[in-house]
Amino acid sequence: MKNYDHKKIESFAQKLWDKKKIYKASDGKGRKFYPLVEFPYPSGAGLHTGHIRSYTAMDIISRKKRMEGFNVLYPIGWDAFGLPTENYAIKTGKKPALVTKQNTDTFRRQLKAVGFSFDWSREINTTDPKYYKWTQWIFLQLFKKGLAYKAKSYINWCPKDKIGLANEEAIGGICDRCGSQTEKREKEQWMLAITKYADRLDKDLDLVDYPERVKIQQRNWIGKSEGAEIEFKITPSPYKEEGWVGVKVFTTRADTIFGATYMVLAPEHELLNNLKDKIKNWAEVEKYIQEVKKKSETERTDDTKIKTGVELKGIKAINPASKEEIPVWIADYVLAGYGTGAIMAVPAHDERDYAFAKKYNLSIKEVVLPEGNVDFKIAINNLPDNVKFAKKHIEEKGPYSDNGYLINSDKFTDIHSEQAKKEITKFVGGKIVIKFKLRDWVFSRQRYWGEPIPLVYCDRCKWVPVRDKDLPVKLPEVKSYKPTDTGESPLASITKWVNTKCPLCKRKARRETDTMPNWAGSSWYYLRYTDSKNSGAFASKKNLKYWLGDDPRRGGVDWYNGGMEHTTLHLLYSRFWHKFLYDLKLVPQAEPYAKRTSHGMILGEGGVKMSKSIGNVVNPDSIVKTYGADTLRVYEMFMGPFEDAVAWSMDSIIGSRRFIEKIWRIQARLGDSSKISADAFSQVLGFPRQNNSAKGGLEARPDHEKKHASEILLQKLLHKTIKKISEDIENMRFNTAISAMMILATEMEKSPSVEVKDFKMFLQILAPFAPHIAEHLWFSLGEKKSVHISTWPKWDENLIKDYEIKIAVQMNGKARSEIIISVDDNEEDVKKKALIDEKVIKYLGGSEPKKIIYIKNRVINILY
Ligand code: ANZ
Ligand code: ZN
Repeated sequence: MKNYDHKKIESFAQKLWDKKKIYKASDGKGRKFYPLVEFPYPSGAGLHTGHIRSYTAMDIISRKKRMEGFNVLYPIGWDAFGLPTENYAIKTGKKPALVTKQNTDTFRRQLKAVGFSFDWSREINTTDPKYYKWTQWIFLQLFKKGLAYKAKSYINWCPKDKIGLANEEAIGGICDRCGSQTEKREKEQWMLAITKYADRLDKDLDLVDYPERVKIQQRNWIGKSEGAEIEFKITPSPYKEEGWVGVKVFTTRADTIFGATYMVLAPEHELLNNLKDKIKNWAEVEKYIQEVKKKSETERTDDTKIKTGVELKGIKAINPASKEEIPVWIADYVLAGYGTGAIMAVPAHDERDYAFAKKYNLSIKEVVLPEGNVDFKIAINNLPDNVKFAKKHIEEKGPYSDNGYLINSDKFTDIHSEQAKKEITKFVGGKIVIKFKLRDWVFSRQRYWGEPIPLVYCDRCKWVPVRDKDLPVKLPEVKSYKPTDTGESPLASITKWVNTKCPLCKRKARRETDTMPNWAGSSWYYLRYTDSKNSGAFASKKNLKYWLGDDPRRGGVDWYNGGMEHTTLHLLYSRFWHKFLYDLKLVPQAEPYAKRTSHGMILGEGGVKMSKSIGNVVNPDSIVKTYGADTLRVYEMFMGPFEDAVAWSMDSIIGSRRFIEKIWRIQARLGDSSKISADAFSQVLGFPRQNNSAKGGLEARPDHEKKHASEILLQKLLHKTIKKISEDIENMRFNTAISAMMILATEMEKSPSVEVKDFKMFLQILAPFAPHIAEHLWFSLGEKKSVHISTWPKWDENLIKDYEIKIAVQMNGKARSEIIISVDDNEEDVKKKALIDEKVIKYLGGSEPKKIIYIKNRVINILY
């Protein structure tokens, strides 16, 4: 083969790997390394460039670890339940299982073509009953521990399509299919009590190595908040003619209670119905409640949106600190699901309350002295001035929400916020509580293409789990994949499937027809890879212990790379399931992932989002075909820093291709590699042996022959590059690793001679990035075993030490001095060294040099 033919080389190498099974992980042998990438949803569109970015990165790391002697498990599978497949089935009537099969076939072919070192023997598919048997089983453990329960919840409902929509199908309250306004419909749903784990999900982030921004996202989502629950009396009571009823508020600022000038209940607050008779403007209130139902939570809490509300006429609350009567409102900005669903509003010190008070003309009372602008010593002893100052400050700058000394607060005046929080809470009989933003996980969907929830309803025994021996509850075949008019899942119409016997009392019973959400299968898939064929357990304890390790405080998977879009929900859900399984002593540690990293998005040419509608989606198949998988891999890693978003550029791909071709040329110059490699491959693959003999293409250089300086420099560069690549891979600095290899290749091509052993080392560090060409050239140098199971090269410390030489310093052409420089010094470094040389300073005698001419590593001439 004279010219670089990527097609031949890549298909040869891939066949070899398949045959030799060099990427197969063996359970329980030696030091393990378990890297993970997010398994793809096999959409109809096929693999995209973003998958390749993430998978190549972890492939590079996997390959290096394998060469370092680790037993590497780099697995892959399909997260195949989901809406696009189901919607496609609804449209075309095709079976989702069949569509999934076609899509996974495409994905598998595409992934193989890029040459990832996955252990294909462990491939999993969440829609395979053998897999979802265990998803159902884990769900049942949650149910048995009381962590799965049925409760009323709101779903997005499209009144035109008569269908329940997932949140991502009803963004901004608009139906994704027909564009009509969606409604919130109350429906009984299965819920998972993730909130029981909220505190541990927050705390245990200290155990894992995640990027700080990911930890922050997780913490914000969990939303731990320490505050106080304080009871306000509402009068008149709906229960007695006279008297009151208590309503609890949740506040993080009990210190501001003297400034609570009104109170707000969430429009869904349960007390409202009981207060109905006492509320004089009930019709208006009821109308408002209906309006709020249409709004999503994000809309309601969006600070840029104008807040609305209605006062409850005829009702008052008593501020428990000031004993003042204050108005009671309902407003959209108070949510039913957080805290107690009711707040004390302090407009002087809270943004939302302030905006609301301004809009509805409610009174504003300052109770915290803004810090910074006054001399406190004087201010504290000078109360009336403080109040004046605070008033002015807030009028000019808006609410003051920081801490400070209290004003206008009776006996708590002059006390600092932090202290006042505790004292006031006690004074009004409240209690300190911790609240979380996190809500329980709505776990049922009225859909077809998901895992059936394995429960049976019996009138006598209520909800009963399907017995283990009857798992999996398989998805039955249906005629139509459309949800029913009532919003039930399509499964509800298959009476033969629905009607069953109660596992306990054997009387007539009905199956649950809801299915699980898309998140279920991905919440534990990394466990299945450790033992993907096990039919008696989701994975054996032995394999779990080996692949995940047995340190309870260290995450199991060694390194998990994925997109930023999954760093909240998916990560949180799987951490929750893992902790639950840990509590059942079914997994060895409290956290699933020891380390998490994230890749930046790949954008289309010019930096716009890749999308079908713009028509700028890059098809990896065509890149592999035209340029080869190695070029594609190198290009995607070279595009820019791994965490950054980068724009695709067809022009730049050429650069990566040229780099690969250059490596080919270096080898070609050393000997005819084509015959040798074809022969070597044939032998390994067991093809009939060809006749041309396989002999190293390079002539070994007799040892006694003295090395050229250029050769030493090249070796030094090689060893420096080995060190750099070794470190860059660990730090995911793939782009700088590649540019270092590019420099090395250029030097090698220029060099009059390259030693075989040096070139082989170069191939070894290239191998993780461009595994096919590295393999080909490796064999063509007479090696008999894959480069990918060779030993990762070590750099020679002596060679990477800076190599110092003496050069002459001329002044106006006359030799005047000598200086020591490092061979790697650039022109600037050398000039600086020359100009601080004692003799040079002496000869210059204070005058400025006019010109400095440097001949690399030989001489420097200063003209003055
Ligand atoms: C009085 C107050 C005064 C408040 C002040 C803040 C500042 P985080 O930190 O997010 O927990 N709040 C409580 N429950 C609410 C609900 N269901 N819907 C909307 N807002 C609610 O925030 C806690 C604060 O958010 C609480 O403290 C309460 O307002 C409000 F100067 O109480 B605060
Ligand atoms: Zn029963």
